[in-house]
Amino acid sequence: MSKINMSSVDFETMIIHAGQEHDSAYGALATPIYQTSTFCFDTVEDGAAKFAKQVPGYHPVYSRSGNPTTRAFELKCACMEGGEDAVAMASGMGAVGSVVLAFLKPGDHAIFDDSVYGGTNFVCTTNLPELGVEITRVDTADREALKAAIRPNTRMIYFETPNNPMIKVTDIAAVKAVAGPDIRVVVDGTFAPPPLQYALKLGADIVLHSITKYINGHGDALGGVVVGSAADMALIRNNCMTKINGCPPSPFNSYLVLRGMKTLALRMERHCANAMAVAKYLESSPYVKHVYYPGLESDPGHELACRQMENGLFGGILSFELKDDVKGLSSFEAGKKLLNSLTIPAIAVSLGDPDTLIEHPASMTHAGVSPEARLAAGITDGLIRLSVGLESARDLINDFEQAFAAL
Ligand code: LCS
Repeated sequence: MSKINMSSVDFETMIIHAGQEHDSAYGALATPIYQTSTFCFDTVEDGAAKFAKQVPGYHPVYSRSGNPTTRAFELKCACMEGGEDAVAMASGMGAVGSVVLAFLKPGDHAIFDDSVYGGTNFVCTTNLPELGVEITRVDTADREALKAAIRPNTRMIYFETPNNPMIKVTDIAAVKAVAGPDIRVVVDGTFAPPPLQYALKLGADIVLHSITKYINGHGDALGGVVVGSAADMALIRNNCMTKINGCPPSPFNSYLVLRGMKTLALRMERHCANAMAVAKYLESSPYVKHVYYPGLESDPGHELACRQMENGLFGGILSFELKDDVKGLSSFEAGKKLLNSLTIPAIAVSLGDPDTLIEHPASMTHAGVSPEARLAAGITDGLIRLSVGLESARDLINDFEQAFAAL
């Protein structure tokens, strides 16, 4: 057991040590990979007591409901977010699905932001209505619209901040003030994990992440996590994650996430500094119509981001649109040419990897969103999303220079 008082140390110290217990068998420093589906009992009585949770300490019985490697990952996430407990999942969508299934029943009403990741968009436009849940889509950053959308049967307000792919910032404390104590505020913080933003401290009831992105940070494992009160986490784990979804991460992936999280603070600093440099460069480019990045003073979310996001860190993802009529090309055609000419960014979905990734939301991550809903949320056909990696910012900017020249 670590001797460190996690609440009295800085993020950089906590993120390395939290959740890490020296292995009871041999004292291994790195958390071992408990690659096992089941756990043995000494006797029938011992098994029954462990199933009934009557034995003090952590006693996993089967890896779908609990595994020591995954538990270390959960405890690190709970400590990182300042939540009472956390539940790890096999993917971010496992987290989204488990949260909505845990708290929404037929006849309930939920409010979802008008722009969320394409997979989450499918959940709220198709899956939940099929289960008898009423859904309203609003711009959750618009307080009056949000207030007007609330009904007597509203049980949840769900949004991402910054959101995918518009990088729009929503005021978490203001949403909770509108929601009151009885409506659960669920924040998808994938684009801004700690130490950038602490959703629970700002008033959210539940924060979730696609671990696949910054928290694992190496582009080599899918994962998800949900953090909140012990009671909410018990419901999510026992009723949804291990039952209808059955989606725990593999112990090996939990180990990769634990490994990745040790450098989260360092990586985020570099992602954010690189994104700021590239955002400023793109904003000054004669080929670019608009850059969406809350770190830019020109961004409508800048003032809020300065209050809500910590340490001057605004995230590593930006979106931009090229001007129409660059060398006679439409914004969409010029964008395609640009992507094909860049040499460092990989044309790929996902984000938060060490490698810079570039994608076209209208035909990739948000292709499943109707064209009308895309336009209403600002996702034009010319929009390009860039997840700025850990390469040299100068190399990335030089690469854009040559790709613009090739248009
Ligand atoms: N939440 C957000 C904000 C996301 O961006 C994603 C995936 C998810 C949840 C789901 O997480 P997953 O199951 O993939 O771990 N976003 C992706 C994206 O923008 N490109 O590829 C995946």
